[in-house]
Amino acid sequence: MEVDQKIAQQFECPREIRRITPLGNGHINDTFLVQFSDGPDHVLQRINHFVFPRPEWVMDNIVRVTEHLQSKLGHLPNGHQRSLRVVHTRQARSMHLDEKGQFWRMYHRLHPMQSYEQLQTPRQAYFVGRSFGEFQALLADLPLPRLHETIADFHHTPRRLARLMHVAQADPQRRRVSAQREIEFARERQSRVELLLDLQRRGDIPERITHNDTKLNNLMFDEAGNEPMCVLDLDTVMPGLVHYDFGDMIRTGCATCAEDEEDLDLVDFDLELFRGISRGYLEAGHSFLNQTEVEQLAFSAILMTLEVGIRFLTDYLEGDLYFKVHHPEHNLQRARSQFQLVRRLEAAEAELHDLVMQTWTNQPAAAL
Ligand code: GN1
Ligand code: MG
Repeated sequence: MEVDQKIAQQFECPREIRRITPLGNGHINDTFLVQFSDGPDHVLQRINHFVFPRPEWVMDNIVRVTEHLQSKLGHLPNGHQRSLRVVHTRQARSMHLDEKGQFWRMYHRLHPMQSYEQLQTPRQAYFVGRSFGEFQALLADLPLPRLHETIADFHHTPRRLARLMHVAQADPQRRRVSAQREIEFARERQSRVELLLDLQRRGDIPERITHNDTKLNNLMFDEAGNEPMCVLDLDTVMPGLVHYDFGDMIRTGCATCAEDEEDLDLVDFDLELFRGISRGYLEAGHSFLNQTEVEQLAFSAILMTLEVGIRFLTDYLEGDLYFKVHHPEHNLQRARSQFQLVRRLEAAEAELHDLVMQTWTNQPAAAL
């Protein structure tokens, strides 16, 4: 996709654009690196308007969240690199609406950093858990009002499942025959998808501010890949349960293969990486997590993996409207792989639960 230079020129950034090139590999927005001859690089993003029906809500949240993070992290060494920083337009707006009706935003570019598609060591895993745990802790005192829900019911697994069944019934693309087993797999898990919401309704687990998309590659490490530096992809930072973050960290951080692995024999998770993430997360969360929240962490890994599998499968049946795909079966392949990971996690559920509870009990409170 070509980007008109005029778009970048709307923002408070250097003026002489050298080139604009695609950046990153998210499934939703389009990201570009903008290089200037008269100043530092910036990052330009087109907000996916289909996925985020209210882009102004997304930007409202992001401005508040990044300013709050900077107020706490800005004074640290490399403080400016520890959260995203929004670049406003020359009209002092947080985004630009172009003549085609597309929404654009700009960020200062971070120093060279790297992210992982798969983790190698328990030390890295520990940092992943700690970083997203600290992220929640840092936002716990964000002043009111409540953040916007940028996507309604984003992690409402029961509604996600109901929607899958609805789309499967309608079968608009005539793809259901190829996905029958996967549809059944999801249906068989109906009884488990209400659990967290029930606990929330009873007041046993509280709403917090969560990231909601803690995919491993949304955490940037320093250039050498040793120390975590910055959490990216703040579009879905909004009210949520801590489980949404923990579960997705485990799904993406402990997997032994890619999210869309075709060979299901290769799909598994690594127990040492699970231990590392849990240790880091519980250390950062010691100051705010309650006992019931901790008791559901192992389960949340299963639930979040199931949920994203349901979403991939629904999108496959609908004709790939939501996630970017590289071939026609891509969403089905992703769903299969995620459901296989669900099977693996289910088989180890008791062990994972014990491991979390032991880590929690043995954990000294950590200073952030
Ligand atoms: C999307 O934007 P990205 O690639 O980090 C999606 C997540 C899914 C993930 C699956 C807004 O994340 O919810 O878990 O793909 N983001 C949105 O890879 O739907
Ligand atoms: Mg995202």
